[in-house]
Amino acid sequence: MKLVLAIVQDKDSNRLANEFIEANIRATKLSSTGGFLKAGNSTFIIGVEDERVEKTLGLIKKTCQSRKQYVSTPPMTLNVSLEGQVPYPVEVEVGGATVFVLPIEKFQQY
Ligand code: 2BA
Repeated sequence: MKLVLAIVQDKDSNRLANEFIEANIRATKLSSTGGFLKAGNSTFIIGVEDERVEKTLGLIKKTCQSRKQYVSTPPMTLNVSLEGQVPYPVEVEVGGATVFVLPIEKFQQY
């Protein structure tokens, strides 16, 4: 069994949750916040049998799309000089999904 952690954009999260229901893949959706943009995103926790990991990843890949996002107040780490100027929007490409697949040592439900 594996633990799939998938960080996706809020815009895709409902469709992805529905895909999981249809495929009988059990998942938990958490509201999360990206460390860089400090904007909301969604994190899915999915415990899934080894042989269904690829199916799970396929649904994530199919459902989640990358989008350009415009940040009006760029994080300080972006090398943008604002000296004496009105801040202008900076474009950032936010990926469709960031996914981690981890081994599960033990799975119990009580
Ligand atoms: P955020 O941290 O808000 O990052 C949003 C997007 O900003 C990133 O998209 C990337 O395009 C850009 N970005 C992030 N850090 C940057 C930096 N230091 N300099 C320039 N641009 C930067 P994604 O890479 O697709 O990430 C989307 C979201 O997935 C992230 O939101 C974060 O919540 C999560 N994430 C991405 N990589 C992760 C990792 N290695 N560990 C944990 N969470 C991760």
